[in-house]
Amino acid sequence: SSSERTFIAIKPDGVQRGLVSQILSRFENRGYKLVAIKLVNPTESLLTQHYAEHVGKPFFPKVLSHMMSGPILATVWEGKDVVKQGRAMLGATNPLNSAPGTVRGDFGIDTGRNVAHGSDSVESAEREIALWFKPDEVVSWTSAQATWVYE
Ligand code: YYY
Ligand code: MG
Repeated sequence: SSSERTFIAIKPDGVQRGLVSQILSRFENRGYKLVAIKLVNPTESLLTQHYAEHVGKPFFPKVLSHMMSGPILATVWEGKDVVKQGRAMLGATNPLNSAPGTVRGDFGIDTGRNVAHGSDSVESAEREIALWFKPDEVVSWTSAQATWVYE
């Protein structure tokens, strides 16, 4: 439905490289609606919950230290099929496998500096949104563009 939501985060490398506005523009230009946004220095506890599925894997310590190396721009986007489309817009985990035209394919080279995170399912999105945002930080609003984006 057009009220589906996903969690998209611009990682410290993306923020440090000044890619925030270019990445947000891609979601805005596509027609998705921004419903939450904030710059965060996440705690180890938050990141361990966020990446719970990866705790104990060999790459987890370096992911944790990278994700704590600078601010992250946390966002929530709303719209039809936004979880799957958001992942497609970000590209493959390894930027070397990401198609040109994707965020990672256009802006990244190494997996550990792949610029942005996107939820991998509707269930993950709900979990991640609740982890990163308080309920009142996610704003319901009517976009004036809606009838021009959706038929
Ligand atoms: O969902 P996605 O971000 O595309 O990949 P995941 O397999 O969930 O891994 C999360 C995150 O961890 C990935 O974006 C980069 C990092 N990572 C890594 O640095 N090295 C790996 N071998 C695997 C993942
Ligand atoms: Mg993942």
